[in-house]
Amino acid sequence: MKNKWIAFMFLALALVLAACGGNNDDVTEIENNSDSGENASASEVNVTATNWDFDQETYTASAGDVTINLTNEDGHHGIMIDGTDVEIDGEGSATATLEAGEYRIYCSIPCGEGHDEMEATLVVE
Ligand SMILES: [Cu+2]
Repeated sequence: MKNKWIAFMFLALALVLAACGGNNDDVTEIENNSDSGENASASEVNVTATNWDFDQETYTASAGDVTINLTNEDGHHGIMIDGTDVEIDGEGSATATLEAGEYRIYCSIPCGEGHDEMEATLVVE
C-alpha cells in the first residue's frame, strides 16, 4: 500500500514537470517564430542623392526582399547596384531579392563633374 502511494506521488510529480516543460517549449517556439517573421519582412533603404554624393557611405538591409527608394535632393541622379537588377532613373523605387553580402551602389546617370565619385555600399545581413 505504501509503495503504491509513493508511485502515485512520483507519477503526479512527473506530470507536473512535464506540463511545465511543455509550456516553456511553447513559449520558446512562439518567440522563435516572431523572430523569423521579422527577418522575413521586407526591408527598405532610403537613399538621398545630391551633387555629387549619396547621403550615406554605407546602407544596411536584411537579406530577402529589399526595396530601394531614391530621392534626388539636388541634381538628377539614378541608381544601379552591381550584381542586381536594381535600376532607378531619377526618383523612384526598386525591389530586389538580395542575399547577404556587400553590393556597390553607384549613380547610373552622367550627372556632371562628380559623377564618378557617386558610390556607396549596400551591406545585406
Ligand atoms: Cu551621376
